[in-house]
Amino acid sequence: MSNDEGNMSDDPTAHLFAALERGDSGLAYEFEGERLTWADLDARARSYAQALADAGIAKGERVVVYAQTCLELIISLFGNYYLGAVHVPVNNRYREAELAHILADCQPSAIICDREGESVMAGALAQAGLTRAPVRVGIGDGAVGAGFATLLDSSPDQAPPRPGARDPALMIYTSGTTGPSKGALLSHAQVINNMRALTGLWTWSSRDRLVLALPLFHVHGLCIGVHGAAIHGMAVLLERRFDVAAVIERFGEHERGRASVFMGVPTMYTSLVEHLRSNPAAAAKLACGRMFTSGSAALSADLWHEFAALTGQRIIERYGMTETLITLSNPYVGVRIAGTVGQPVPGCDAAVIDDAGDELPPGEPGELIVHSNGLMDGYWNLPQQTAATRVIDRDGRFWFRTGDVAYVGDQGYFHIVGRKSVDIIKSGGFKISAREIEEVLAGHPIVHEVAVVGVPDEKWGQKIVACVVPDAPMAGILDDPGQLLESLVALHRALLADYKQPRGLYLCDELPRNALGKLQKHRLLEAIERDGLNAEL
Ligand code: MLC
Ligand code: AMP
Repeated sequence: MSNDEGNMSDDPTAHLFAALERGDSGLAYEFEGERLTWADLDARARSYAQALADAGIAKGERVVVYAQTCLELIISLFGNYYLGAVHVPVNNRYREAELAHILADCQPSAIICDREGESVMAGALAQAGLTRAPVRVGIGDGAVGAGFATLLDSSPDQAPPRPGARDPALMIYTSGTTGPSKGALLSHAQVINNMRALTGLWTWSSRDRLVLALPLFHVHGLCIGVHGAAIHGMAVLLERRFDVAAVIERFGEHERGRASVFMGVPTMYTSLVEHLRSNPAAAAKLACGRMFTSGSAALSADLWHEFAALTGQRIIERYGMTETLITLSNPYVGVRIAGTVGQPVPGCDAAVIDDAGDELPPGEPGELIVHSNGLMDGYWNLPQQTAATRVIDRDGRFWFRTGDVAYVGDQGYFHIVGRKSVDIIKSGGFKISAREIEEVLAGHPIVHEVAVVGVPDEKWGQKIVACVVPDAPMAGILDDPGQLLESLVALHRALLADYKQPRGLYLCDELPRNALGKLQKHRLLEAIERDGLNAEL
């Protein structure tokens, strides 16, 4: 029986903490040979909470976590919840400036960082100018601060209270079209209610086992993966990073210990399919799974059909956003339609509107707006930007403007067509701001003007291309665009995360603009399709 089938109070947190509080002896996490039961996880999370409370961290304060996937990330999440602190997971690929912005913005009271992240963290702290020195906790030998393992020696005097349902749980940083990333503040009720609705629709239960190879700093891996699994007391087979062979090895004949559920971004399915084409034995292993889901970017109908032909698995595609959590999904029981993101998840609603804000009939594309039981409280310290995302209907309900273009198709299933703004790129399931990359590349001495676009790509969804108007004198550079691309990449690598790096270069004499001088990126995309790229990685 899954936790949410039992007799449970109306407090949503009771569902999230059920397996922990009961001290279940079943497997909670398996990671690189180490196994934690729910009882182990609970004891460690409580010790962690006690140790941080003893160090002076109070309810509502932010704890930044910057590390590769490991069990300590899971312990710190539940520990922060017991403490009443806000868990702020940060992409461990971020470089100094990206991290410094987050530190300065959220002013954390504590920082958990692994050894691999130390040097970037040191540089970011030097830039951030925090008003109060944060408590430092290090994961792994030689990391700065108290060793994470020593936190687990504390023994709490009494059981810590569960956090309040309306208390903030997570602050997840996400890119916008302009300016630096913003912290989306989500309460416990928002996360738990949305995840209960979604995973209920997907029929998750304690009998399932989830292979979790997604990063733990985004909604996909963290909210659906970690919270969804805890709600159902479902074991998680955690991977440090996505690896095709490792994922396949988790599946197989229905014996104890095998995985039943996999969640991935479309790029992961492309990699799996490339491998499965020549490996029928691997396909047979995945055929034993119960459920494969996809989200964070568009999954092509061709890929859906090929995966189904190879494994017999009909991927459940769903749609979401950091700010709203998961609002649309194909069902587990019922019709799944390839190339669609299904219908509203229970507790959510969706509509397509035109520029005047009027709802459009089925078949007509427009902006997707969603109503969600997981709608964030707002962006941290940005009330105006929060207000700009909202529409209030006649019944006083809040709707969120997603910026995605969609239409309603057959049987009321939603199709995502693209984004309203070309300045947001999705590559490998990561959201990337074109402006942020343009600002960095503009600092290259040979760049007179630059525009960054996302070019459609079968594997990555979109591939980042820098369109550059070179500064005079151009001689020499134009003869070797590959070298120019490499030097742009070198500049980029020092300042921004690797997945934001340009993979292609398009040289032009000027950037296309309309009569008012507004940049027309769609014309650049047409030109690239027509002329091809000058250099590619
Ligand atoms: C990496 N490479 C890329 C690339 N990223 N090439 C083109 N475009 C990109 N974006 C190249 C590298 O240079 C390298 O090349 C090779 O691919 C492998 O790099 P890697 O970094 O090792 O890749 P890998 O670890 O396999 O990463 C791929 C991935 C990762 C799909 C596992 O991108 C990932 O974890 N994505 C998930 C993001 C996510 O969780 N999004 C959720 C957001 S929440 P070479 O030549 O060196 O081999 C959200 C809401 C919702 O969106 O609805 O879920
Ligand atoms: P993020 O801000 O990283 O949470 O990304 C949210 C964005 O991911 C959405 O606004 C969409 O553009 C995109 N997205 C998520 N799921 C899907 C999907 N199934 N199909 C297409 N786009 C998706």
